[in-house]
Amino acid sequence: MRSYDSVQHAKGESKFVDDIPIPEGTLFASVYYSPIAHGKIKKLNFSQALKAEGVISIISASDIPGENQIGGIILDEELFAKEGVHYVGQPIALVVAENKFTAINAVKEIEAQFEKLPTIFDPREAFEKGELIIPPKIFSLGNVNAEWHNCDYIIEGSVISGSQEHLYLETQGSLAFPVEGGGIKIISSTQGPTAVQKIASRVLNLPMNKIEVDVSRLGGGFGGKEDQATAWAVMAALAAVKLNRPVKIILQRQDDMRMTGKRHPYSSDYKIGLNKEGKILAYEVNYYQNAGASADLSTAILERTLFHSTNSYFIPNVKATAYCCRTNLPPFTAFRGFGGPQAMFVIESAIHKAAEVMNVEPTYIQTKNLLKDGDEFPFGQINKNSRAEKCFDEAVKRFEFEKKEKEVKKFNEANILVKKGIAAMPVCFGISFTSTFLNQASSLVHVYTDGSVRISTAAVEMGQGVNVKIVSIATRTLSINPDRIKIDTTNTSRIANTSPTAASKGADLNGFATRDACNLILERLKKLAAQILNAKDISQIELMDEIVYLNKVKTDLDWIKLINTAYMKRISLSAHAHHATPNIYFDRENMKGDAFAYHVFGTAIVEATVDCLVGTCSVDSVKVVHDFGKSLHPVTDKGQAEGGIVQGIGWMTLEEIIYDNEGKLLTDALSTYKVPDIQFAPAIIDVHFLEDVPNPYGPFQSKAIGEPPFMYGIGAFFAICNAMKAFRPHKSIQYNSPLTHEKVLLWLHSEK
Ligand code: MTE
Ligand code: QUE
Ligand code: MOS
Repeated sequence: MRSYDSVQHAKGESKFVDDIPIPEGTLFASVYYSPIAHGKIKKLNFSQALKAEGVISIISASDIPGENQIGGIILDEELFAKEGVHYVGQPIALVVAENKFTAINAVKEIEAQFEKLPTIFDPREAFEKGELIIPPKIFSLGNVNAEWHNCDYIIEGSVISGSQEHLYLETQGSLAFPVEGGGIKIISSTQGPTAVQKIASRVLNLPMNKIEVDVSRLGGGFGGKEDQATAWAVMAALAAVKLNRPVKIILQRQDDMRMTGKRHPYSSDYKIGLNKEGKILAYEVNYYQNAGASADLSTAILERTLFHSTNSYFIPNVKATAYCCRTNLPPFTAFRGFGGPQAMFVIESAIHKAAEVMNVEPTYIQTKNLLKDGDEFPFGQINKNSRAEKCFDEAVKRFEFEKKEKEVKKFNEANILVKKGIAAMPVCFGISFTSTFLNQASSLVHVYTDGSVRISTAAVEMGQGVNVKIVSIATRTLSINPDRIKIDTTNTSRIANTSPTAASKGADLNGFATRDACNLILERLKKLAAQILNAKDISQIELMDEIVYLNKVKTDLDWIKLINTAYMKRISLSAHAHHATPNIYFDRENMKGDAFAYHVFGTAIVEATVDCLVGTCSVDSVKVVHDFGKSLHPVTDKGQAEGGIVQGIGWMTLEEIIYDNEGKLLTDALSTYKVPDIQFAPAIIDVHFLEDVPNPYGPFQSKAIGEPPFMYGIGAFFAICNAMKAFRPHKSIQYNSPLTHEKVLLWLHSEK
C-alpha cells in the first residue's frame, strides 16, 4: 500500500491551513514584533496604523480577557509583550485587517519607543550571570572522581553545536472562527491540538469545552510546531472572539524564521578517561543549553540531553550536568531528537579526540564500549534487548568497513589535494516521553453500516506517515481491506487530552489505542458470528480477509453481512480505547527510573570527500544498519530514515544560524540560510533493515522511527574531519558544528 494521501498530495488536492476555503467575513492578521533584543516598552502608538483603510483593529496585551501567558511547562512567556521585550521577534501586537496585505503594511505604521537594556546571547555568559531558567539537572552513575586515577588516558575538551531552522514547508498559521454559544473553533497547523486548546482556554478565559481545535495535516513540523504553533492559533482565536469574525494568520516565511524558535545551540565541556585497552572508565560532561528568552520545552529537552549523554555506550562512571541558560534570543524549541543529538555529538567528539591522543581508530574505542544487555544507563534503567553490537557488527561486515578504511588510506596517499574520510556512528535512542504522563493516547473507531470505517486518534499527520501506520494496524486487527478505512482529522472534540505528536511516539501510542478499539468491536462481531453460526465458543470464530471462518472453515458470512446483522441487532459498531505505556516511570527526585519502553539502535558508516584546495566537501555515502523492529510500513520507515539522515547532515555540516551582535537573525531567508537539497544529499543512502528483530513493546512488534535516524548525520561531521586530518595530520581540530565549507577551508589553510 502506498502512503496515505499520497495521490491527493501529488494532485495538489490536500488542504493545508492556507488552502482551506475561508468562511465569509474572514479577517487577516499580521504580527508586530520587537525590533530589539531586550528593553522596556516606553511608548506604543497605533493611531497611524489604525488610520489605514481596511484596518479593523490592533490587538495587544490589554485586550486579553484571561491570562497573558502561553508558557507550557513554566509560566514565563507572554502572548504579547506588555512592559518589556526579551528578544528580536517577540510579538507585541496583532494588526487585523480586511485583507492580508493591508495587515502586513499597517504593521509598518506602528510607532514604538524602547529603553534598551543589556543583552546576553551566549549560554556561558548567561550561566555566569546566574540567568538559569531552572536549577542545574544532574545524572550520575558510579563515581567519576574515584575513577580518574585508574585511567591511562584522560582527555578534556569543549564542543559547540549550532542551531537549526525547522523549515517546515508550511509556515505557522491558523484560522479561528466564533461558533454559537460563545465558543471558538480553531484550525491550526500544530503537533499539539490539546496544547492549543488549553492555552487558548487560559488566554481567552473560556472553559476547554468551548474550544475545538482541528488539525488535518501539517506541511512538516519536526518539533517546530509542538509548542510554537500555539501562539498564532491563540492570537487568531483572541481576535476572532474580540471582533466576532473569523480571523486567519499565516506567517510570511521571513517572519516565521525571525519569530519562531529553533534547535537549541549547546556549548559543552567534557572530560573522558580510558584505559589502555580503550575501555571508557569515566565521563564527566557539562552542557550549557542556550534556551532563549523563555523556557518553552527547554527543560524537557535538557533532560533528554542527559538521557543520551552516553549514546550507545556503557560507561560505569558518569557525571552529566546540564544548565538551562536564559538568553535574549527567540525561545529555542523541540527539534527532531529533542536534545539527544546535542548530547551524542559531545560523546562522539570525546571519543574521536581520545582516539587521536591514543593513536587508535575511533572504531577501536566505539566497539570496546557498546552497550550490552544488563548494562546500566546513567539514569538507572538496565539495558535489555540491546542491538547496539548487533547493528555495529552487521554494519561493519555488510558495508566492508575495514576494506573501505584501507581504500580511504590508499586514496589519501595517492592524492594531495583531495582527501577522503570515513566514520562510524552508532545511535541508541530512548523511546517514550521522559515526562511519563505524556505516554498516553486514545482512538475512536466507527464502523458504518456499509462496512466502511472511520478512525480518529490523537496523532497528527505531519508527513511522517502516522496515518498509513494507523490504517495498517486497523487493517490487520479487523482483517479488512485498507481501502475501507478513512483516517479523520485530529480533533479535540473527538479525542480529548491528547499528548503532542512527538518523541517518535505517535504511531506507538495511537497504534496501540487503535488496535484496542478495533479489538473491542471485533470481539462483539465474533460473539455475534458465533451466535449466527451456532458455535459453542467465540474461539472457534475467526475473521480473515473479510470472511468469517468457523473452526478454520470458510463460511458465507462476510464483513458486510456481519456488520449489517450487528446493526439490526442493535450492537454497537463504535469503540473508544485509551492506551498508556506500561511499566515506565522516572523519579525526578533522584533522576532515576525506567524512563523508556525500549531503545532504538543502529549504526551508520559515513564516507566523505574534501576538496582541500577550496574547502568544499561532500558526503558520498551513508550506509546504515538500523533496527526497525518489524516495520509497520517499510517504505514509510525507509523514507523516515533517509529524511532524518539528510536533515542530520544538514545540521552538522551545512545549516548555519547567525545572529548579529544586536540579536537580530541574519540568516532569515533561503538566500542566506542553506538547507540540504537533492544535490547536497549523499549519492548513496543505503538503509538496511536489521532482520528478525521483533519488538514486543511496539504495535505489531514495530519500533518508533521518527527521530533516531537524524543522529546518523553526526557521522558525516567526523568523516569530514577525518578527511581534513589526512590533509594536515598534525593540526588539531576543534569539534564545533556546523562544519561548513567556509570553516573547513579556514582550518585547512590557516596557521593555527
Ligand atoms: N517526518 C516528516 N516528513 N515531517 C515531520 O514533521 N517530524 C519528526 C519525525 N519525522 C517529521 C517527520 C519528528 S520531530 C517526530 S517526533 C516524529 O516524526 C513524529 O511522528 P511519529 O511519532 O509518528 O514518528
Ligand atoms: C520527549 C519529548 C517531549 C518530552 C519528553 C521527551 C515532548 C514534550 C514534553 C513535555 C511537555 C510538557 C510538559 C512536560 C514535558 O516532554 O515533546 O513536562 O509539561 O512536549 O523525552 O518529545
Ligand atoms: Mo519531535 S522533536 O519530538 O516533534
